[in-house]
Formats: sequence, C-alpha cells, structure tokens
Amino acid sequence: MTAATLITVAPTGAEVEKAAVPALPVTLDELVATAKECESVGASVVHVHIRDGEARPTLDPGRLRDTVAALRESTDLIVQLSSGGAVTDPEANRLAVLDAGPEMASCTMGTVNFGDDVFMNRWEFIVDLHTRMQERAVVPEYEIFDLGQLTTLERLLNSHGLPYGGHVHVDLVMGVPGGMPGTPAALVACVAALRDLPEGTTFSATGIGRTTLPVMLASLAAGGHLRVGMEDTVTYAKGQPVESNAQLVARAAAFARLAQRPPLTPGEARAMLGVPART
Ligand code: KMH
Ligand code: ZN
Repeated sequence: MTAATLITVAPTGAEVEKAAVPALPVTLDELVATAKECESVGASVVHVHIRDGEARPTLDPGRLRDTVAALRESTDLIVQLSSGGAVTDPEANRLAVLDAGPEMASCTMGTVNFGDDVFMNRWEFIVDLHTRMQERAVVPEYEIFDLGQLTTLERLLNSHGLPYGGHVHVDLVMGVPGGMPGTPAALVACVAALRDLPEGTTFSATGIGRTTLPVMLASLAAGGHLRVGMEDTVTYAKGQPVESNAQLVARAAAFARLAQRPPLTPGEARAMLGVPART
C-alpha cells in the first residue's frame, strides 16, 4: 500500500463553460490564485488547460508559456500541461504544447468516444507524443479512458521505452460517456491490468460527474492516488455546485488523511514521479 497520496488538481478543463459555471478559473490570474489555494490544502500537481480572452479553450503557444512561467513563479506545484486539449484541437497544436516547457504533460493512450464527440488519439500520434516527451525531458502522465488503453501503454513502453525519468504513472479517467464506467469494479479491473506494466507503476483516478466520490474512495482503498477538480466535476453534492477547486482538493485531502495516507508535498511528488527537483 502506498504510504501517501498524490493529489492532482484539474481546475479548468476544456469542456465546462464559464457562462454556466462562474467559479471556473479561466484567466491567468484566476488560474494562479486557484493553484495557490489548492497547493495550500494538499495538491501537488496541477493539470492545466487554458482559455482565451473569451474563455474558450486554446492551445495558444504564448499563453501556454506565460501560464507555465506564472505557475512556477507562484507555486511549487508540478505543472502538467494537457496535451489532450479540446476534441477539436489538431494534432500539431497538441504536440506543440511541449514547447511551453512543462515538467509534465498528459498523454492519452487511445481514441475514445467523448459524449457526442470523439477524442482522437491515433497510435502514430501517441508514439510521437511519447518520444517527443522523452527527447524534451517532460514526464508523461498516461491518461486511460478505457481498460484496453492500458494494453496500448504496455505496447508503447515495450516498443519505445520508458518515459523520461523512468517512472510510469497513469491516470484513470473514469465515467466519461463513451469510456469505462466510474465504478469500483472498473477500477479494480484496471488495477489488475497494471500488473503487466513495469514494477513500481503508480496510478491516480478521477471520476467524472457523480462518479467522483465512488472513484475517489475506491482508488484510496486500492492504493491509488487522486485527481479532482472542476475539469471533472462541478457539483459538490446533490444540488450543491462546487464553490472552488480548493473545496474539492480539501475534501480529497481529508479522505486521504482518513485513509492514513496524507497528501504528498510537491517535493515528495516529484521524487515519486521522476520529475527533477526544482533548483
Ligand atoms: N479535454 C479532453 C478532450 C487531457 O487533458 O489530456 C481531453 C483531456 C485529456 O482533457
Ligand atoms: Zn485534461
């Protein structure tokens, strides 16, 4: 059983609309303020999607660079940029995310239906992303939306080698309409499949929408880590909108402490994930 808990906050995402959820952080100032609050209550990684001046998702290279710099200056959080972007983002723009110099980036292990859309991740694109991360010293977090994507990860590592840093960390994104369900049974099936990945592989899990709590509790029980945030859920409890990302991180940290697995600090998280210490 892992001794402590990595808590990742995914504060914004690409799908939730600011107009519908005013508490969603979309400007750089809002994102930095959110990140600081989340760090203070137990987050050690921030999974970042950014928005443009009209709060629409964007992969604008200048904005991404400014975001990485601002988060590094204001927090000690590990900055993980999303290479998934929005379902409409072209592959070239998603690859170019790495040019912004993040410590980590997400790397999704396959195509999945995504509500009424399709989140495209061709094999050749996955290989390109993985090898560019190796070359640029970016530590991946492998995003898993369905069980078979763990087999794709095994294929990737066998054919193209370990990620930069040598440690394999996966994030189970559960409960997306079109992907695996956000249930303890599905999580246990994924945990069983992790046995085919390199020794020491770690996992986080997040449940979309109302699957947040069962996935969080199942992950803690199975020795996993946690991702929470308004990218994944905007309802705290029935009829109660999420007030802030920090509210979700504080709840995750409280559950982690109850499980006798308190939150990792960012420094401890870097050591676990193979991300170089900050100098
Ligand atoms: N917005 C989704 C289409 C990632 O960040 O890498 C993709 C996503 C995964 O959120
Ligand atoms: Zn994301």
